[in-house]
Amino acid sequence: YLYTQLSINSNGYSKDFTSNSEILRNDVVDKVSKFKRKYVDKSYYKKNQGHPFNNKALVERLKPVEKYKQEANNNVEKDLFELGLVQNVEEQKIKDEGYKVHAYNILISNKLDLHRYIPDTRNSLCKNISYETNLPSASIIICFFNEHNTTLLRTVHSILDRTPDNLLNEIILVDDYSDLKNLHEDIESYIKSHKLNKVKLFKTERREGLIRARIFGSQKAKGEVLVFLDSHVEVNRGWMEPLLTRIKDKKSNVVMPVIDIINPDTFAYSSSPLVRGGFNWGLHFKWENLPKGTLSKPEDFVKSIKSPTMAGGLFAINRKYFIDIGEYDAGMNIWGGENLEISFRIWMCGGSLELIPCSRVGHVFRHRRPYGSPDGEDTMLHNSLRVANVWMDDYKEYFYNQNKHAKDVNFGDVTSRIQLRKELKCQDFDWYLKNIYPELILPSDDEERLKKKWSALEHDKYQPWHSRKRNYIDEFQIRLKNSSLCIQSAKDVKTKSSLLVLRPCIKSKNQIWYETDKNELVLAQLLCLQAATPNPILYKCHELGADQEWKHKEGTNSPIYNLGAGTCLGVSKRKVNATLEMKLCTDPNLSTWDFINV
Ligand code: LR7
Ligand code: MN
Repeated sequence: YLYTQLSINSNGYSKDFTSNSEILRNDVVDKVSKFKRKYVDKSYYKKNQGHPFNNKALVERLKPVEKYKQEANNNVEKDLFELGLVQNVEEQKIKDEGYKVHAYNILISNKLDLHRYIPDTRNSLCKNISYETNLPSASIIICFFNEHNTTLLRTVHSILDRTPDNLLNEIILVDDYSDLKNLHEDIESYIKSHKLNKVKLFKTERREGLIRARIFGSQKAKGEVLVFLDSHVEVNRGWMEPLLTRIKDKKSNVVMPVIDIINPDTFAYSSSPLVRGGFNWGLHFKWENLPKGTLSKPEDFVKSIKSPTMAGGLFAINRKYFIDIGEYDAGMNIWGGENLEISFRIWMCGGSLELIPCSRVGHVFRHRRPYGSPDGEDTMLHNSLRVANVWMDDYKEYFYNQNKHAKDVNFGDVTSRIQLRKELKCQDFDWYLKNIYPELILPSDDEERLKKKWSALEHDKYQPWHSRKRNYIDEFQIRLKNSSLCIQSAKDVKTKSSLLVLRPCIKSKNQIWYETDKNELVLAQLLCLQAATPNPILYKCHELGADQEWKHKEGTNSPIYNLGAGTCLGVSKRKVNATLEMKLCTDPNLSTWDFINV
């Protein structure tokens, strides 16, 4: 549900965001997409006939070019498409079970090397910056509850691989009383047998929730700086130096890396645009565009950018400063709200919160949170009430107006936090809104004000989000090989979630597809083919890739592979009206398809 809150699309962000200028686009994004385009290069399909997944030549062709390998510091990159392929029913079981517990694809995580290549998503100007070598050293705190072990260990190795030794004091893993069998023991023995001396594993005595688990971890830490990370991330090259530099400049600077996207279904790593943190009156965090003019010169893309709030999971703070401003509110439970609380507190009590564009860390953005709170409490509401009552003065009424039943909810005792606010002589919330977040829309705003605020966060340029794949067959029918049957929507194309069936090939719009540069197969220029169990469906294009991302050869006799599902398009029977199904690609009776240009 975080997914709906943030309305993430393929880049993890709402469509409304600007792509941050020509510079970012031409430089980083374009480099990545040129690289990606090789994957779908038409000539490649011609050269490599045969089964796209068992074909050695194809697998070779999909491996990164030498140059990228070198950049990866000799970390091996395995091809995600090769790894995602579900080989048999046992693997399918592992994958399904993993989705239930972790809400991401553990089959890929297990097969993917613990040291892997990820693209360097920084603006190229970042590479010209030389940082002081005499920087403070950091304790990295990672709390986890039932994290999948390979994903957690990849997090740890990415840090060990990409952080200069002298800047890394220790990595503190806090197991928040996980109840997954063997998880704690597995991690413990891995650390020991691999002699990961800087990694320290702790366990809380009961389930604390991420807020108290972080306080617990921070109290074990010895480094001058604390870096908090989620347990399913991969840090990118040069991520640490710019964070520490900014904190060394000023102790009260709290800094965040750009959060790149690791796709939960495919583990593909992709770049995020520069956006800042905001919130709405339901006290939900949201991403938003940078104020107009923030990025006007090339240098602006590497300078720190002030942000009204943080997403919560990934930031660095001077350890002493963290203690001085009151750590976290220990009365908050499990998940939610602490990110706005610490953001308000930092700004209102004299600090500053900044995004550091040259520091990049990928995060697995899950479509849902796979755990709840032990007693079923709505901890987001509980925690938000504490934020509102401690920090928001009269503005808390806007929150209460959005949550009619909040008035009756017991949020515990907040006197010590109110006391803290007094002792720190913090500014009031009105000051915060006027000085730090003047763009926030107030329910009381008149039309004129609204217009002004909207235009302040307007984007300069739109990303062409949904473009047709160039250099490819424009429109085509998909015919079952050695038949005269084509794929068609079972119902009218306007119906969402329609199944797909085989019907005699005729050139009606219900059989005409095109393919986008995101490897989507779009029917009647309207809906995307989406893998689902057991039958694929037609669904609104969400641009997240994965279950709407397909691979096939051009021309004839090709299987059609789905990247998120790791399985292939098949049919129940070779007959009119037979329904399409997802099948193991290794099935000896797997259907192949002809792409007929129309
Ligand atoms: O009871 C718990 N105990 C824990 O130790 C619950 C969770 N955790 C751990 C968990 O294993 C993970 O490592 O805490 C971390 C965060 O939990 P997630 O990954 O389920 O949270 P999230 O990524 O969905 O949510 C975001 O908002 C949270 C609000 O409480 C936290 O601040 C998360 O750290 C935060 N994540 C990010 O900011 C990453 C970017 C996502 C966005 C936006
Ligand atoms: Mn997370």
